[in-house]
Amino acid sequence: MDRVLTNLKMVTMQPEAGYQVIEDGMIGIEGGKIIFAGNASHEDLHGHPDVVDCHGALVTPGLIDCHTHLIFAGNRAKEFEQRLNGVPYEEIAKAGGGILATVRATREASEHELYELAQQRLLGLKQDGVTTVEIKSGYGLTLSDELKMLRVARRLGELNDIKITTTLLAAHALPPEFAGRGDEYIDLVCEQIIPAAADEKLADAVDVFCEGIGFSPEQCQRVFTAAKQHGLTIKGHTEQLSNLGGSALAARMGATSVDHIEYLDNEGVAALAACNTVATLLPGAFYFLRESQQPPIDQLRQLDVPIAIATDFNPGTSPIASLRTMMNMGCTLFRLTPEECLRGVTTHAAQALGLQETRGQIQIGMDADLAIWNIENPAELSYCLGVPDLVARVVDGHLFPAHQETANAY
Ligand code: DI6
Ligand code: FE
Repeated sequence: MDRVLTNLKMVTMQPEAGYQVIEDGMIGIEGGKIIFAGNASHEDLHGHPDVVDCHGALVTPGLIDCHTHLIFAGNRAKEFEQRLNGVPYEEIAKAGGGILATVRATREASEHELYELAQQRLLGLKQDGVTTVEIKSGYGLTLSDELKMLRVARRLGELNDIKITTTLLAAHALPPEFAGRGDEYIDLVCEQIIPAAADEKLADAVDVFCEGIGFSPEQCQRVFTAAKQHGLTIKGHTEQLSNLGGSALAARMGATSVDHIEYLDNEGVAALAACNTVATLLPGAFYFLRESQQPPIDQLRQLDVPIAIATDFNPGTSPIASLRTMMNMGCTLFRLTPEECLRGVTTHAAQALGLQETRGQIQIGMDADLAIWNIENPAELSYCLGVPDLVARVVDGHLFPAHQETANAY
C-alpha cells in the first residue's frame, strides 16, 4: 500500500448499508485506487512509509458536482439588482441582458481569462469537499467559442487537484445571429460542433436545453442522435419550466441523467425508472428563481429512480458555488433526507456522469477520491453551513489539506 489512512470513521455509500458509520476504520490506497476499506485490522503499520492519522475524522467519498456551467465571463449582478429595483425583465432583455449578455462576454474573453475566473469558482467547490466537477460549455454558441470553453474545462482538470468531466451544451440558447432559424443552428450543432468536439476529445457528453425558450424535443432528438453517433454520453436540461416530454425522450435514448425536472409528470418518472436514468435535482436554480413547482420527489422514490443533486452553478439562475448549500436546500426545499442528499452528491452523481464503476463510493477498486471531515455524523453535511469543517480532500490517493487551499487563494 502506498498510503494508509487510519484512526477514522467512514461512510462508504456502498449500495447496501453504505450510510452506516463504520467506527475504527482504515483505508488503504495503492496506485490511486482504494485497495482496503474496513475496520482497522490489527496489522502492524509501524514503520509504514505513509500512514495518515485522521484523528477520528469522518471520511466520505469525495463529493461530485455533476452539473455546472462553471466557465463564463462577467456576471449578472447588475441585472439582479435592477430587477429587485423594479426594472421589468423585458426591458433588461431588450437592453441585451440575460443569457445573451453572458454569451457576449464569454465570446470576448480569452481562454486565459476564462480559466482564471473558473479556477476561482472551483475553490468554492473544493472547500465543500468536491473531488469531481462536470463543466458544460453553452455560452459560446459558435464552433470556435464552444471549443474554447471545452479546452478551458479540460485544462482546469489537468492543472488542478480536482477531476473535471466536460459536456458540450451548444444547444443551450439560440445565438442572436441565428434568430428565427433554430433548425439551421441545430444543423450547425449536429454537423460541425459535435463532430469537432468529439474528434478533439474535448467533450465527454452532450447536453441540451429542452424548453420553450430553448429547443424543441424534435431538435433535441437530432442533437442526441448526432452525439450518440460520435460515441458521446447524452443528458438533458428538461422539464425545468414546462412539461415538453424531454426527460422521457432523453431517457429512452439512453441519457445518463435528466436535470431540473420540476415539471416532470408520472409518465416521465416511469420512463426514468424503466431506463435507469438519474434524476438530477438543482435546488439552487429552484431557489434563485423562486420556483414553486416541486419536482416529483415521492414518485421518484416510489419507482426507485436514483436522485442526484448538483449546484448548476451559472450566472443567471444559480450563482452559488457550494454543493453543501445544495444538500441543505435539498432537505429544506425538497424535503430530501440527509442520506438522500449525500447519495445525491456521491453514488448517484457518479451515475449521472456514467462513472459509477470508479467513483462515488469508498469501495475496493474504486478511485481513491475522499473527503475527510471534522464531524461526527454524516447528517451534519446537509445540516450545517459555513463552518469550515473540511479537513482534507484526497484525489487519486493524493492528500490536499483544506487549510492549504485557503492559503492558495491569497
Ligand atoms: N437552465 C438554467 O437555469 C440555466 N440554463 C439552463 O438551461 C440558465 C443559464 C443562464 O441564465 O445563464
Ligand atoms: Fe444547467
